[in-house]
Amino acid sequence: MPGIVVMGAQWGDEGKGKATDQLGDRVDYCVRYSGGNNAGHTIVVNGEKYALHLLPSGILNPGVTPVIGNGVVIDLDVLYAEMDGLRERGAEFQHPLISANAHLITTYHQTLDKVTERFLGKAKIGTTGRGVGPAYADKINRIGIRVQDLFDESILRRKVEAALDQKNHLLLKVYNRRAIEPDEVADHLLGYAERLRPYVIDCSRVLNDALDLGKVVLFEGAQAHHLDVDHGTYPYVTSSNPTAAGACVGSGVGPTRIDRVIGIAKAYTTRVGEGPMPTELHDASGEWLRQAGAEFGTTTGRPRRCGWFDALVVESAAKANGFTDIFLTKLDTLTGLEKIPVCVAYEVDGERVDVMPMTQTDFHHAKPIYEELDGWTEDITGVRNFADFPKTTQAYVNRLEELCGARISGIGVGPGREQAVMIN
Ligand code: 2SA
Ligand code: GDP
Ligand code: MG
Repeated sequence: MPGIVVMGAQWGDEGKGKATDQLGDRVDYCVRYSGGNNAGHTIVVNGEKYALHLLPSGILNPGVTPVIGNGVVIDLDVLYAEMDGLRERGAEFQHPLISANAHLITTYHQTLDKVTERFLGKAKIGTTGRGVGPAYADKINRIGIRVQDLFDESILRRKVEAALDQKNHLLLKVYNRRAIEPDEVADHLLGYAERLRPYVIDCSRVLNDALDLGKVVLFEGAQAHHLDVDHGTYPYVTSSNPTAAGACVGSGVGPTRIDRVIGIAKAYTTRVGEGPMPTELHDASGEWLRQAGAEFGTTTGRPRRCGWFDALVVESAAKANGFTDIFLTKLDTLTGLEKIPVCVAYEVDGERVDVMPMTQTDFHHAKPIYEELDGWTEDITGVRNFADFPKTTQAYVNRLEELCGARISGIGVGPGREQAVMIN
C-alpha cells in the first residue's frame, strides 16, 4: 500500500513543506527521514505561517501521526522548543514518534560545525551551523549518541566521554577553545529522557506494520537531491541522503514499499551556501527573483542565490530518484516577466552538453545555454485548473515537463495550502 516520498529536486527550499502539508489530509503517517534542524520547511495554514525545522510538515493535519526516523539527527532543545512554540500559537498536534536509533546533536556538534567553517575560511561549505555535519560524522565514526542511549545512564556517560575524547583535544589544541565537560552534556541529555520515553519506537516495525494495514505513509525529505552526500555537488552538500533511497535507509522500509516519488521543483532555481550553480544571476534579475520569491533562508535568514530554471539539474534528479511525478512550485513568482530564460544545455570548455556533467570540475565550468520562453502578466494566484492558466503559462509548464522527463502533476501558485493546481 502507498508509501510516498516527497523530496527536493534542486538545492532545497523548493516548497517541500507546503507540498507535504497539502497532501496531509490523505496521509496517516508523515515521516522525516534525513537531516536535522538545518531544514526549514514553511507551511501556511489559514494565513498563519509556520516554519518547521525538525517536526514533520504533516503535523498540523488532524489525524496525521508524525514520525522522526532513524536517519534524522535530533537536537532535543530544538525539538521541544519547536513543539512549545506551536502550542503557544494554539496549534493542535501529536508529539512525534521517534526512532530509538536516531542520533542526537549535542552542543559539541554545534561548536565544531561553527569552528570548522571559520577555520576553512574561503573554502567553507556555508553550513547552517546547526551541528548536523559533525553529528553525522560521529554516526559514521561509530561514536554517535543515539536516542536509546538516554535510557541507560552508564552507557550514555561512557559514550559521551568517548565522543569528547578526541574533540576536546581538537578544541583545545587546534581551535584554541575551551574543553567541553562530558558530565555537563550527559546531564543535559538525561534531562529529556522521561519526557521522550513514551514516544520512542522501533521505527521500521511501526511503519511496516502501518503499511501492512493499508495506511498511507508519506516520507518527507529535507534539503534536496543536489545536496545529497553521495549524489550532490560534493563537497558542497549536506551530510545525509535526502534522496528517495534515503527514505528507505532513514526509516527502515524496503524499496518495494515505495509507490510514488514526488520531486518538488521550483519554477526557477535557488541555492543557499557555497557550491556551483550554473544559472546563478549576479545582476538585477537575480535580485528581482529574490525579492519576488522572498528568497531568504528559513532557518538562518541568509539571502538565497537565485537564477533561472535549470532543466539539467531537475532532469538528473528525476532520473536518479525515479520521480513518478513533479510538483512545480512558485510559478506565481515568475508573473510579470516578458521573457523567461530556461537552461536547456551547458557549454563546458567550448563543447555543448545536454546532461549534467559527470565531474565536479566540468560542472564548475558549465555555462548555461538558454531557451527564452514567453512570460505572462496575469495574476495566477487564484487559478485552480490548468486550463485557466494563460496560454504562455501553460506552454512554460509543458516545456519544463518535456525537458525534465517526468510528469508535472501539481503546480504551486502561492504559499497557502489551497494555492495549487492539481493535474490528473
Ligand atoms: P549543513 O548545515 O551541514 O546541512 O549545510 C551543508 C549544505 O547544505 C545546505 N543546506 C540547505 N540548503 C537549503 N535549505 C536548507 N534549509 C534552510 C532553509 C537553510 C537556511 O530552509 O532555508 O535557512 O539557510 C538547508 N540546510 C542545509 C547548506 O546551505 C550547505 O550548503
Ligand atoms: P522547503 O524547505 O522546501 O520546505 O521550502 P522553504 O519553506 O524553505 O521555502 C519555500 C518558500 O516558498 C516558503 O516561504 C513557502 O511558504 C513558499 N512557497 C511554497 N510554495 C509556494 C508557491 O507555490 N508560491 C509561492 N509564492 N510561495 C510558495
Ligand atoms: Mg527550506
